[in-house]
Amino acid sequence: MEGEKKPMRVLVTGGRGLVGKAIEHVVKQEGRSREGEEWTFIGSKDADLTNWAETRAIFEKHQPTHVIHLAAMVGGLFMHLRRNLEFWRKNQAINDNVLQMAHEFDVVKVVSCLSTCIFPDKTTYPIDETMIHNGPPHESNSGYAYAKRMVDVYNRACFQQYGRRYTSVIPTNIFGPHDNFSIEDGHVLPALIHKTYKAKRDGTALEVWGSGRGLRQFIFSVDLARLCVWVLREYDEIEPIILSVGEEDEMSIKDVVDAIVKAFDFTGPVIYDTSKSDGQMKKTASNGKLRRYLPNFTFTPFHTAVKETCDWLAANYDIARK
Ligand code: NAP
Ligand code: GFB
Repeated sequence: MEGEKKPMRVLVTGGRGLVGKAIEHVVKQEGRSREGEEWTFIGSKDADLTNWAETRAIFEKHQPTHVIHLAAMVGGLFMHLRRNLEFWRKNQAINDNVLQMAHEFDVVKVVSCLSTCIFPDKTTYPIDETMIHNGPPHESNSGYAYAKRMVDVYNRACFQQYGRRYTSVIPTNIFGPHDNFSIEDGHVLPALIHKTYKAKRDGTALEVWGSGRGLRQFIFSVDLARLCVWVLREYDEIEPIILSVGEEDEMSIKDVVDAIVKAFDFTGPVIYDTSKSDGQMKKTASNGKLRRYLPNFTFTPFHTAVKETCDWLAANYDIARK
């Protein structure tokens, strides 16, 4: 086997969600899988990863050499405000089970997913990878944020004690086909796409929650997928890496509304319900570290990605998560 390429068996947890489907598209449709690689995409029907025995069984079955760990209880601001404790309990259970099982099954590399919403709320800008633990996260999603931060704690301790080189990526707000378009539980972009689709269909007003002054950076799921495959193959640090468009691409929620209205050619009234929370007003993240590795990576233009996502929902309305 000397010099021969060892087979790579990649297990993608959360493989049937927004990011998992994008990675499957990139690996299968864009031919980014390589000779001797096996990719397996699992969802909660294959194993409830909050359950230790089911987690062990799925590792026993697939014997992965690499893991992209996406599985999580995920949702937008308003779902967090309602179910903060559940976000902590479920995600810390999933993360500990998957990471511990990876170590016990001698997985060479795990790439886990954190989020830019886990950074300290009181901070200087732009935020970078060194700042994760420098203070409490925004209270709107503290349960989720602490569960995600523990992944970084696990990775560093597992390197220290066993020499494992497990790492994590820190995406900003993600959107794209196969998103969760739930109006109550979804993130802002898919929720507003769903609302605009219905407002146009029913001739009603589009209701935006909050003032629209919140600032966000958005990454198209397919762009993130390409970056996740690169991280799996080429990125060798234990320290996390932010995967986001640049600070200069930060936009207001109102800008997002305007882009969706344009994509659907919606001409009805747009109402801002300022009785609803804005959540974090900003969480501007630097993609300087990513740019040092990949100075020429090109992100899909925002309006193009929004249009593609709106068209996907319109064409798949019956089967979409909503
Ligand atoms: P998603 O579409 O909700 O996918 C999450 C996946 O996790 C789902 O496919 C779900 O499986 C699976 N899952 C949930 N609970 C599970 C359990 N107990 N056992 C096994 N699988 C379980 O979310 P996503 O947006 O793709 O998120 C992927 C990763 O990116 C997550 O770690 C998330 O925290 C992170 N992230 C997301 C965003 C964003 O804006 N979306 C931003 C930053 C970071 P089923 O569908 O089969 O039930
Ligand atoms: O994506 P989102 O729900 O969560 O965005 P975060 C919330 C922002 O969008 C707030 C505004 O400023 C809301 O006032 N907004 C306007 C809406 N209309 C709507 C709407 O119809 N639905 C929603 N959901 N928001 C998330 C974290 O924070 O960041 C997640 O909660 C995840 O865990 C994600 O990490 C990346 O961007 O505030």
